[in-house]
Amino acid sequence: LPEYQDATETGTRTLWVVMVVMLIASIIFTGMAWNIPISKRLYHVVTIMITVFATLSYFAMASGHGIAYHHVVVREAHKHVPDTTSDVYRQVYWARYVDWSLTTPLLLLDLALLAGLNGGNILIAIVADIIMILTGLFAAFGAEETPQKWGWYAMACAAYLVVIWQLAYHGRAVAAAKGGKVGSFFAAIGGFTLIIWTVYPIIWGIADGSRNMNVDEEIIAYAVLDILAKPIFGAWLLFTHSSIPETNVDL
Ligand code: RET
Repeated sequence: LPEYQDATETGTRTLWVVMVVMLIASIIFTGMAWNIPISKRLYHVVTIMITVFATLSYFAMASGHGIAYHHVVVREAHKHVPDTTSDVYRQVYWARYVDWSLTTPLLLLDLALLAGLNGGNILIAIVADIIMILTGLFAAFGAEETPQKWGWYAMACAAYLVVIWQLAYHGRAVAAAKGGKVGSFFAAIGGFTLIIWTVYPIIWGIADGSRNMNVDEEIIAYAVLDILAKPIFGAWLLFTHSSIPETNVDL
């Protein structure tokens, strides 16, 4: 008989809570945009899109959509019976990758605008980021314990290094050149982003890669990261932006 690894009520409740957090953040950010001229709303528009996409993907996952069952064979469970394997299917939340493929480029756009990065560097960062998410999706659905699965993961990590290079090296340099508070604010919020983002591939490696985390634990880990990376990041960016006029963009 096949075994299914599903979220329990704990996981499902966590998904609903995050959906509500993302919705509330979207409403608050919209309220903040309301009171300023349209020409000064670019960061607000980008940041609201991020939390709106997250609201939609969390609604999908909480209500049981955007999830597939991935075949995972666990030989260890039947060690005492030679030549038998049990069929195990584990939930993979593919809605996350749809969310990330749209929201991580927007998060990078927020940071790139703040730094004042030029068009070429912005495009490289965003395309590398999309490659990172899509190769991560292939890794998530790669046949279990195959070299390709970790091969896709390695390609995603390489793409992630390109993203870091564009933002941490080129982004930091142009932000510092703007002078004043922009350089130090970019260093702070960029450093925060670097730490949070780097935990994602670690969680992935433990949960989706080596299967050492159950579905509920995976949901909780990503929930904490997603709240830090989207609503907390967004609130920090928008509130600070309103107090540093040099962060304005003419776009
Ligand atoms: C994957 C797995 C493959 C290797 C790497 C990954 C990186 C993912 C990142 C995700 C960031 C998500 C954010 C979501 C916002 O809510 C795809 C997990 C490198 C960096 C910021």
